[in-house]
Amino acid sequence: MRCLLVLSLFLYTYALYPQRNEIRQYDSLDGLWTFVREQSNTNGTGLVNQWYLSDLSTFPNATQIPVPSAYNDLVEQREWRDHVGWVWYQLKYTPAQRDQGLRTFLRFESVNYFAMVFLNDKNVGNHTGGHLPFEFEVTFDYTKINFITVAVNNTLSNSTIPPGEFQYKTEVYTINGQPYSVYPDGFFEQTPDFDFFNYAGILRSAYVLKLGSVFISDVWIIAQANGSLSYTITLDKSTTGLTANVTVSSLQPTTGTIVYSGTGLQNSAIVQNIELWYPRGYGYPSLYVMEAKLLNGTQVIDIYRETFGFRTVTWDSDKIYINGKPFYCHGFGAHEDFELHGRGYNPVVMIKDLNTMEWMNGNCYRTSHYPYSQERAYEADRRGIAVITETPAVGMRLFDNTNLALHKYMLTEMIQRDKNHPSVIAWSMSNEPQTYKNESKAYYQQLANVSRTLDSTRPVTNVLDTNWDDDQIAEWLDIICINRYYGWYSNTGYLQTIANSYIGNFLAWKQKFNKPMILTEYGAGAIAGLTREPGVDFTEEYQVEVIRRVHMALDELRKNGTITGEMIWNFADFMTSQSTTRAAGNHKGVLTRNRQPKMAAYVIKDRYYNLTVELANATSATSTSSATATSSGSTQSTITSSNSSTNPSNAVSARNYASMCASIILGLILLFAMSV
Ligand code: GCB
Repeated sequence: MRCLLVLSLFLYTYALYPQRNEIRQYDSLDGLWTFVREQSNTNGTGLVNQWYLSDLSTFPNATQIPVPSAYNDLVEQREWRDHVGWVWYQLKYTPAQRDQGLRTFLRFESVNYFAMVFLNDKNVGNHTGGHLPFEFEVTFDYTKINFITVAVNNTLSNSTIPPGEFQYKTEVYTINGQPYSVYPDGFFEQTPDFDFFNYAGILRSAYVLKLGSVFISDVWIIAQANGSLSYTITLDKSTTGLTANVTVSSLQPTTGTIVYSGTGLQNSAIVQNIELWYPRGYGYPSLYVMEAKLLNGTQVIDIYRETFGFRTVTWDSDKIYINGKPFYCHGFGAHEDFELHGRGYNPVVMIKDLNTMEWMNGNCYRTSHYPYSQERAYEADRRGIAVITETPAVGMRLFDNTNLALHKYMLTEMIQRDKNHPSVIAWSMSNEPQTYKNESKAYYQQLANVSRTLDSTRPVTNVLDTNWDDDQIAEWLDIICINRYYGWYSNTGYLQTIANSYIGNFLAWKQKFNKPMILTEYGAGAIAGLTREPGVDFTEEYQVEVIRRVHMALDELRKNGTITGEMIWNFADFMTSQSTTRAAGNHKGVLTRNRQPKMAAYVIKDRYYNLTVELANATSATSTSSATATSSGSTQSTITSSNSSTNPSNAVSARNYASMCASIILGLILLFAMSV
């Protein structure tokens, strides 16, 4: 396994999100694939026996599994759900004769964790890491049915990211002179070093891309609030004599107005009269589309259209600013997790999640603890939801060169994929690494350098659970993100200690590092429907009480400029592996796993409503271009009160400043009412 990982390590594929247009075509490979599960933890039975040469549907244990989806929860067998090792997917694909002459690629948006891709008898490439896309060029046989086979291995170890413990266990008693073994032969334990279920398989969509002999392999756009625009178009191979015609048009709200046209694979300009992209509550998330036409003489040989926004993220020692306006993020830590398909992409769940985030008046989320689907990033752009995008590195504890190389690779893949999304306001290198260890210092310095070298327009952060007095890496960060669970993992039941614990801790960090800070996780577990007065842990009342106490601290820290954001953990309940501290998963969600609100959801909704009103009020005095934009009637900039039926005027457009003022007054009345 290990040599395979190394082999696949440095194969960067700077792949653009699949697009169909006048030139580009693709076939979706989503649907039912033949599926064969090996025994757990084999030495690669399928590889040794070259299963990719066989029609897997003839195997006695073959079944069908949908793509995209995790396979774990689709069968009522413990061995399936908890499988560790190889599984095999296979699809019969007949290429269209008319596509002969095109270059073809197999593309996968996400396969967790290690993927070996075969076309017929050939291993066309391997990929390491569960949540970022990859593609390999392939040559189909146009005279027959082709077999696309993907072998997937989900085993976690010291050198996977994220890591896990893999341990064989033996315990033998001698009874009456005879050995008596506790564990069956070959027994092992696989324990992830993270708190979510290690859903495996082909988790996001798969495609056959059909492209020309030379094509656009990357478009990198940097567009700032002052109208400066620069772009670089990369071709899949260096070719002389080609050029590009590039236009930029507004996408919303005045669709189609061309604001820039130029030529060349690389160019820059100052674009006049642009509308800026703002997160919800601060203005309108105006988007533009860059159309790049690759030309060979007068012949158009490729077209790619990329959506982006003009906006600038800056930061000082206290705050993040978007287009010069101080930005306070109030949102969610979350998971891509749902019943049945696990971490598999599902547009229904994605849209419900984003709608529910908006219903609770959130303006941001973190892609805890891995990059989410790119479809979600495009939706966040459109809705004006700010995102801290995180690599799949959670629970890092070993800071050696092997992990560093893989970590850099994943960070690079992530930035490559998401660089053009205006919604992405920061890159998070990882969640809760053991950065009290000395060796983490040089490791993270190098990672932060990779991030800044690739993208100097966004701050670098890392989510820490260390202490201000032992952390080794905070000095490399632009923003310090901190997770804390006072009142839950410590001082459980002692509500009166919560607010001061947060305030003291954050002030100590601030005093030492003097950087902007975000509380990226806080919360308490609650089993939906379990209620008790007074609350005890795991009741809905206790969750609400903890959250309210944290909010008291956050209000003080926000007002004295110590923090620049807060995110509740978690948006919704989610599945984890089994442990005595988890009851069929983690219940810190303010929503249940099927996205129904607990009591806490209404507390968050009210708080985020009040914050939206307060922050809009604070920034409207300094607002510039956003104040003059006109509404397209979309829902992006709408905030709702928790009781909009009795209080209809609480639904306001963030760009309609007349009704905004009315809402500010209402908000203040609400705040006053809540405080008496
Ligand atoms: C954390 C982790 C998150 C866990 C959470 C918890 O600090 O970042 O992955 O799920 O705590 O609920 O314990």
